[in-house]
Amino acid sequence: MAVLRLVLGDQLSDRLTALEGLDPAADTVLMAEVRAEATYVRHHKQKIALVFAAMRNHAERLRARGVRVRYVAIDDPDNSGSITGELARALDAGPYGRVVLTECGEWRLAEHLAAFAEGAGLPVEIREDRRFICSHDRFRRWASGKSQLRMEFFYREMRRATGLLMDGDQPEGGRWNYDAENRKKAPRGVKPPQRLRITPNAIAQGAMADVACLFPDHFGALHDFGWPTTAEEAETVLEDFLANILPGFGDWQDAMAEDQPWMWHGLISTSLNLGLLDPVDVCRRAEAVYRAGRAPLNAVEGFIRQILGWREFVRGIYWLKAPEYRARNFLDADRNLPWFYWSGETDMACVADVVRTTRENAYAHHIQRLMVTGNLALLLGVHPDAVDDWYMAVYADAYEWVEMPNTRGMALFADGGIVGSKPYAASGAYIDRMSDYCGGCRYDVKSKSGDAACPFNRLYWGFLERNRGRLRDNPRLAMPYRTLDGFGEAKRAALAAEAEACRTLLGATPRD
Ligand code: FAD
Ligand code: DLZ
Ligand code: SF4
Repeated sequence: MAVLRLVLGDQLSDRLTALEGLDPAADTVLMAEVRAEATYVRHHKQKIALVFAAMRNHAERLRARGVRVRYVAIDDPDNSGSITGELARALDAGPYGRVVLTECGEWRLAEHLAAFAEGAGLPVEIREDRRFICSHDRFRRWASGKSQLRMEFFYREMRRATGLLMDGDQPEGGRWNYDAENRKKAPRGVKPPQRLRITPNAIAQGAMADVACLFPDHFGALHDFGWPTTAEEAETVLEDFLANILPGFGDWQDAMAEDQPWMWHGLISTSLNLGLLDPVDVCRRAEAVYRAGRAPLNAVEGFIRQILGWREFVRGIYWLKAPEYRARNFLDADRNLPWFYWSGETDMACVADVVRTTRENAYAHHIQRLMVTGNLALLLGVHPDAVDDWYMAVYADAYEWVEMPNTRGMALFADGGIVGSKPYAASGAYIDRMSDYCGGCRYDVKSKSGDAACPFNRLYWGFLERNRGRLRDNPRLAMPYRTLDGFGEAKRAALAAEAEACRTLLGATPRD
């Protein structure tokens, strides 16, 4: 009997398990643009346009292969507004013998789909998502019995398992990790290479117009939309990166510069997360560039580590620890997110630049996310729910399985040390070292107290003092705590008061 096959907006891969065994003569693929997915956080307009455009392009691709697609557009008057509602409507229009889908990427929707499966009245088969390099089973086996889960050791195992950058059973070049060579500061006035952005095709333009009309009050601008919305466009961006940008990826991986949103980064997370690119294929092609002598090992190893290591690791952690991971707040952070995270209206030059480019592009690179907006939210003690909502809303590549371990784990240490071994708390000196932001800032990065001092400096020691009970025994923080202890009680109290004044000044008010 005919099978109804669900394809979600981030499942746009030819080799999706939900499509395995598809009979074009009998089966129907269901794709639905729904308000519930577009509004459970107020996603950046570019993210919604990207997902809708990529879904529409993918539906055309399937149809061109003779597949029957039931496509429900966002403005369809009968649209029920949710994925499960659209599954129910499709079944009513049946008849179908069963429903097949691929597990989804967020706990929230997974719960809805499980409830639907329970009451559907026909078999619902939920298949594994095999578009990742490490299966749930493999990750569980790796994690089992370990008191600490560290990305570095997981990554080594994945290198061995895939043979990527291996020389027999040894790492290529004799070392697993070349991170120490990937921390160069970009010289002042640096001009990163010109980037290839995609001109929206007709379908993407239609999606952009729909989003402008239907989601006018969501965050972000649409006019600079340049994301790939087909597998072919994603391929073009990847090719350009591998040929022209990858050689500099390592050296400048941690560097930031004003008005330079892309630096030497890949701009491929949107395509990987939608399914337009395949992660292992991307890694193998990056390795081939190295083997052909066209990019140095520190660049290629660094790039592969992000995908084979970090991307797979955070996904493994999310599914190993969910759903309780979503409620973790190890540091008891309890403040509101300052309004300038949305408006960009702040005198902090680094934050203003990141929020502005985030609004224009639905993108910021890793160090901006971690060490500018993430670090500030950590130092301010913003509640992880508010920070998660912001990161989920503002980036075009945001899906909870990857966003949450990065935000709650890596940036906020709200998981108490599952993703990272210590909080990435840093004063303004770090931002000054890795960027050209501070030169043009109203605040003084060399100054530690008072209204003219860099807020990162004003907040840093107070953060450590506030969290003494939770962080004092962390061996990786032994040195800063020794320094803090050496200040004596009166100075420590003054530093705590300084940080408190700064939290108030920046609008990180207590949550109700
Ligand atoms: P590149 O720097 O070129 O890296 C290549 C690829 O490696 C990326 O496309 C991505 O797939 C992968 N990668 C790199 N770092 C990470 C990482 N820490 N975790 C997982 N994959 C990684 N990434 C998302 O895809 N979605 C998110 O919602 C997201 N939220 C984040 C929130 C915070 C607080 C932080 C610190 C990081 C977050 N990241 C997220 C990771 C990273 O910032 C983005 O993957 C990266 O900026 C995407 O740009 P790119 O393709 O140019 O990456
Ligand atoms: C992100 C997103 C958006 C904005 N809209 C849709 C949609 O209308 N229909 C759909 O099938 N998927 C959408 N998505 C992606 C889903 O939110 C995503 O599949 C789940 O969050 C699981 O990762
Ligand atoms: Fe950011 Fe402080 Fe530098 Fe200003 S002085 S750009 S706030 S780090």
